[in-house]
Amino acid sequence: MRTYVVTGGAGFIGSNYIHYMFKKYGDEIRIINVDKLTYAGNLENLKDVENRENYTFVRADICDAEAINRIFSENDVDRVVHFAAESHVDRSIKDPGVFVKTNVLGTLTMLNAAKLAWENPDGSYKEGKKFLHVSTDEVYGSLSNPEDYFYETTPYDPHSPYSASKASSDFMVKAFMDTYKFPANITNCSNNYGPYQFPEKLIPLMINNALHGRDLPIYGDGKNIRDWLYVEDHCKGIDMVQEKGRLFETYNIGGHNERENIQIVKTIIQTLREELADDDPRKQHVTEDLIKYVADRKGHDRRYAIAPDKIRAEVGWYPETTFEVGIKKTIRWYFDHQEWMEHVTSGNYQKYYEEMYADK
Ligand code: NAD
Ligand code: TDX
Repeated sequence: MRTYVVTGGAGFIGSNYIHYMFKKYGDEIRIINVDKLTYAGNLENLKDVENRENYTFVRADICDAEAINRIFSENDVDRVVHFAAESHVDRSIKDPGVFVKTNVLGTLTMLNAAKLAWENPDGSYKEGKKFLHVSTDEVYGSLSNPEDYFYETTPYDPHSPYSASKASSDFMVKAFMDTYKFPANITNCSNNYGPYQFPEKLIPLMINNALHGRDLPIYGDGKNIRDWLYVEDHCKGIDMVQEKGRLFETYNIGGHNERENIQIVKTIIQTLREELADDDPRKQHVTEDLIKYVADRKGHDRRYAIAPDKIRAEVGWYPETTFEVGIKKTIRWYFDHQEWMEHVTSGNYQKYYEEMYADK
């Protein structure tokens, strides 16, 4: 039975990945979810797997070398899938320090621990061990020419403290591959959306605000472009890269699904209106009147767009969920899980929201 260490498994993509993997492999695999449970980590995301015998949760900080080494010495770990990170650009602009700590130093701690556990005395590695580092398209910077795309060969040009920290972590993984022949892959993915996303990110924030009749804050002119990928497609891509990709390679994962932010917000309003029953009082306020243009994000990247040619050619992955289908599924999920939204938007998050948007 193959054993996975999944870091950041209580977050948005990590929890979707754990669901995906149990759905795909059932009892053939074992997953150890290592998560510090920051504001973004929520064990409610994993309620339906928590009693499985082949699932274990370990609360640990990826910067804590002793705790991480212990996990490797107590378990024969075959795969690491490393999601844990500080992930929100706006937070990184307010407080870059924790991004460097978790994203750079935490990644180094994971690499050191896996290397220590997997390396043979002659410098080779135990059979079949693999590390996958989950990264972002934001490391490539911003595209200005509409015909350009991010390829694996595009030079790194990060702008925000978040993307700079992810770029540094990618370089550290690359250094381990180049220097120690450490068995790893890097994936750089575009913007994900779907169930369990923390409502500080554009899509769940807009769904939640619209349902409550609150303003929908659009940064700048609303014409920044992101390349949206349904989260389950990303999870499938990660698994396919780890099983079918060439070791030491980077694979870009994205959907050719570019949309301006304002288009996304208008689609959300329109879809919500279709979903709400005519006698639902919320239908009165879920309108485009809620849209409010606010001060732009500092250093706001204009356009991201992935060319997923390499992963398609080498691994056979392609995005299966169109935005039209994915956004409907996503909105329906938030509709059906309003208690989940209430839990994550209470307490600390509320305080954060007020601080973040007070000056906008
Ligand atoms: P998220 O913020 O929803 O979840 C992050 C998880 O990591 C949380 O469960 C949190 O508790 C945990 N964590 C944070 N610091 C930790 C620490 N020091 N030790 C242990 N656990 C810690 O993030 P996400 O959106 O699920 O992103 C997951 C990964 O995917 C990140 O590496 C991110 O850079 C990358 N990524 C995200 C997107 C996206 O659109 N969300 C796109 C491309 C790549
Ligand atoms: O209130 C808002 N208003 C707004 O106009 C928010 C929260 C965002 N935006 C804009 C900023 C971006 O152009 O929407 C776009 C998407 O913003 P986010 O959801 O914050 O995502 P982004 O900054 O693109 O980064 C995301 O995708 C890449 C994830 O948060 C990263 O972790 C991932 O690496």
